[in-house]
Parts: sequence; C-alpha cells; structure tokens
Amino acid sequence: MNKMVKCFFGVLMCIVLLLQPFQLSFDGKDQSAIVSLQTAEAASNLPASTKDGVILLAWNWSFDTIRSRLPEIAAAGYKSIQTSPIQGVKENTMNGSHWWILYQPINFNIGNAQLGTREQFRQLCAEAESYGIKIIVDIVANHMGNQGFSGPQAYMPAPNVDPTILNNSAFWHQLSGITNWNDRWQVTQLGIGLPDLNTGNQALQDKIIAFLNDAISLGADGFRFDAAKHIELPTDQYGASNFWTRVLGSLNNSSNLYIYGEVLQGGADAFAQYANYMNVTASNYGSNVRKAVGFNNAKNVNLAYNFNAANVAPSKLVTWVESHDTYANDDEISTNMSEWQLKMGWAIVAARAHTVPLFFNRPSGNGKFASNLGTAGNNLWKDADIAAVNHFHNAMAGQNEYLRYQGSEIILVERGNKGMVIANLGSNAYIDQPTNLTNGVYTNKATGGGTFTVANGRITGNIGGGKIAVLYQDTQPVTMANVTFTVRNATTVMGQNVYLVGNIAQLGSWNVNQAVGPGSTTNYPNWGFTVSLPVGTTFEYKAIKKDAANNIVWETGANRTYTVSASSNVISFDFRN
Ligand SMILES: [Ca+2]
Repeated sequence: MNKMVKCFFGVLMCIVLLLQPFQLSFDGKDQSAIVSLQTAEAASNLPASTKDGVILLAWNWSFDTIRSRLPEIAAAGYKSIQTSPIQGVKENTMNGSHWWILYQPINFNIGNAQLGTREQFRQLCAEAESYGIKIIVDIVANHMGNQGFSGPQAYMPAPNVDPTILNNSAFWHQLSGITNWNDRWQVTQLGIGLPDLNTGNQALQDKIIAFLNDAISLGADGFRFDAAKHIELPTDQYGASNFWTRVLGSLNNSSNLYIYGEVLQGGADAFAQYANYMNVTASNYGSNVRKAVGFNNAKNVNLAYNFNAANVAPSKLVTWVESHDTYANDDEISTNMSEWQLKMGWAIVAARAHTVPLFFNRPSGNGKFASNLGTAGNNLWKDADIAAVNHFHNAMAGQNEYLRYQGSEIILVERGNKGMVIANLGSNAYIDQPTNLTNGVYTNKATGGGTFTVANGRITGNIGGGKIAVLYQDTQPVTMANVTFTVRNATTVMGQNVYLVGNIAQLGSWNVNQAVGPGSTTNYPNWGFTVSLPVGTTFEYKAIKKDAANNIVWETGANRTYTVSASSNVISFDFRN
C-alpha cells in the first residue's frame, strides 16, 4: 500500500474509532489508540538508538510545541529531539532575542516560563516514547544566571538564584572571568561572562545528580552538557575534580542514555580527554562543512572530509552544519548562511557514517529572532530533501562510509554497498564514478528526482545543479511485534471454538480453514490469541465460531481494523452476536 493510501486510511481509522469507541480497547500507558495508529509507520522507520539516528535541536520550542509536532518529527526521520535548557531561569521574557536567558539558570529544577512545567515535560517524554523518539535535555551545570551584562555584575549570581545555592559560598568559584583561554585552570575555574559554580563540591553535585535523575524518571533519554569544556576533568593538572565520573556515574538507567558535552574546540579545550567520559561536539568540522558548501569561501567539498577532532573516534562525535551559537551569538558565525547552503551541508553531514548529526532549527519569520521563545522555528527541518537524507541516515545505520569526489563541487558519500548521497554544489552534471553499490537502477528519493544506474562497478546518471541525490534500495528490515487479542463473552456450544480470520496471510486471508485458533480458554468465555505481525501492517479481521463440521458463525457488523504498533498491541473486544 502506498503512503497516500495509508495516510488516508489512517484518517478513516480515527473516525471509525471515534464512532465506535467501545468496540476496540487498547492497553496504552499514555498513548491513545489514535496516536498508536499514527505512529506505527513512523516509529518503525526510526533506528533503535540515538547513536544510529539524527537529532533535531528544537531550539526554544516549548514542551507542548514539541509534543504537537511529534508526528511530523517522526515522519521527517529524527530519532532524537534536543530541548533547550529546562531549568528555572532568571527572567520570564518570551522575547526571541533574549534566547540566552535559557542559558542563565537559577536552580536545578525542571520547568521555566519559556518551555513549560515539569508535568508538561513528563507528558512530552511519555508521548515521544510512543513514537520511538528520544528526548535529549540541554543541561546548564557550569554556571548560574548573572546580575548584569558587564563588569563585576556579570560574575555575580542573579538575586533570584535558589537561595540554597546562592547563599552557600562553597558552591561558587571565584567570581571573575577567564582572561587566558589557553590556561586550562582559568577555562574551568573562572567565569565565561557568568558566575561559575564550584562543580567539584559534592553537595552541589548531589543537587545536580538529583535534578538529572528527576529528568530521567520523567523519561529523559540523554543530556547535552552546556559549556562542558568549562567543567573540570579528573585528569586536569590544576583544578581537577570528580564531577564527570561522579555525576555521570550516579545517573539511573545510564546505559540507555546518550550523553554529550559541548566542548567547543579551541584554546585549552582538552577535547580528546572529554571523549573519555562522553561524546563531544565536532565544532571544527562544522566550520569546515560551512566552507565546503561555499559559505564565506570558494566551494570545495574536499573540506568536508576530515573531522578535525583530535583523533577522537567519529562514533563519539556530534556533528552539525551550524549550532545555535554559531547562528545566534553576536559574532554571527553562520547567521547569514542560505537555506540552500544549510541543506547541502546537511546532505553531507547526515549522509556520513558513525557520527550523530544534529540539525539546528532556526527561528521562523524575518530577522534573526522574529519568533517568540516557546514557538517552533522555520520549516527547513522538515524540508523534503532534509527528510530524505534523514531517512537515508537511518536506513544506512551500521554501514561504513566511502567518500568520493567529482571535482571540487560534487561529493558522493557511499555507505557500504547499500546507498549513496550525492551533493552537487555546481551546475548540471553527469555522474560517472567507481562505486561499491549493488548493481541496479536507483531512484533519487530527494526532490531532484531522476535515476542512477549501477553496473560493472560504476554509477552513472544526471544530477541537476545545486541538487541532492539520495539513493538506496527500499529493503527495510521487517520488525515483528506480538499482537494479543482477547475476544470477550464468546460463549460456545460443545465442539465449537473461537478463531480469528482476516485479510492478511497471518490471519488466513479470509479463508476460515486457515483461521488462527482455537483461542486459549483460560478465562472462558474469553478467548485469547497472540499473533506475531510486521510492525506497521494495517489489517481487517473478525472473530468467528467454528465447529468440527466447519459450520461458521461470523461476528455481525463491519470488519474490525488494526494497525500494528512498534510498542504495545493489546486488543480486547466483545464478540458481536
Ligand atoms: Ca567552570
């Protein structure tokens, strides 16, 4: 069934469910039946874990804003969503140009005016779970909000900082700023224009640990540590502490968390050392990708090869074309990049193996900060080409990469023998390159369209100027899920049993001789069945009563319908006499 038909069918199903609320009941923890139906297909196309997928940085989006967009986010292929910081902050402004307020916390509690409450955060995590989407939370643990922009006030805590933090002098480093960024002690022990917390203090660490575990208890799946470079390592020569080992070692469910630190490269960054404790941000690579696609530089795709990350394994790197800092900060490092440049950069970054690419969502509207805090940004994150590259990334999980170049304006990112993304920064071109791809004709899944042919170890085909080609065969692995049915109150006479029959092969294709059953009668007159079915399958079915002579009693009324979810599939209904 094609996608259009499926979508239309999904709408129909919702109406059916609304009209017949008592005929099907679902065992949903937090998700409704309707959500399960919408999510089934999307979730089945996302990889299992954050490290195999791509992250949407839903910058400044409130919890409710993110929650309302989950179907679109899943459909666009994002495995994970990174929130802005969720802690209480020093002001309640919603002015978009004051985004930095979210990086000026006053406590280690969940909830602020811009993003929402602790309960709204919980609801977001619960609903994201039903889509197979992970929630990564931005954590500000290096510093608190300050009193003013400049001078000594920049290093004084805001008066509304949690008094149990504000009034404990042991919780603060010296209240002055870094003057030498090549001095590791200064980088970790002095302020970055903000009052620096004494992150080596165990009682302060305990507050942070409790906060992180609270977020985990509500469903957080990982953390991005803001200004991680400014929190000392156990291996630092001066100013060392056990912050990272003790805090990260105290997290509940830690083996399932994705943790990365903002370790912007430059100065005394100790970049490779951080990678011993967490994943880290390949900020130099972002700079090179921006140059590669011609931003303030002559286009040169060869620049997009080297991660330039102090030999840290690519599997420990978070990559991006731009970050909220390069976009939003006063130095405007990437602010003037065009959407086309962003898209081409993303095609390269997200086509590659091993790293976890992060897509930054710019604010919507005209001007740098046109939209209010709490609202969604512009729509580039769900652009058809961006989504096609995301789906490619997901489908290629586990495949190694091989980068090829056709001149300085065309890059071919090949993954195993399964797929390839071609980004053409130049004019219309004929691709003719060696390849390891399996022989065949590949249809471009990006908007540029067209087909490419692989034969005799070469790939050939036409690509439009400034276009992306996303090439791979649709051989999605089928995920199976158990679906349990309980047919209630189906009383039978001697020799008669209850079966399920439906329009799919696993339910006999409406052939009563191949119906599933008889059901378990542990709780007669209820009949239980468990059937393993491919996730995403939509099917029609009915219960029947059948005796040894093959006399059939069909349920009355319309066929029942269901779509197999990736998570819970529990169906229970009364036999319609
Ligand atoms: Ca610090």
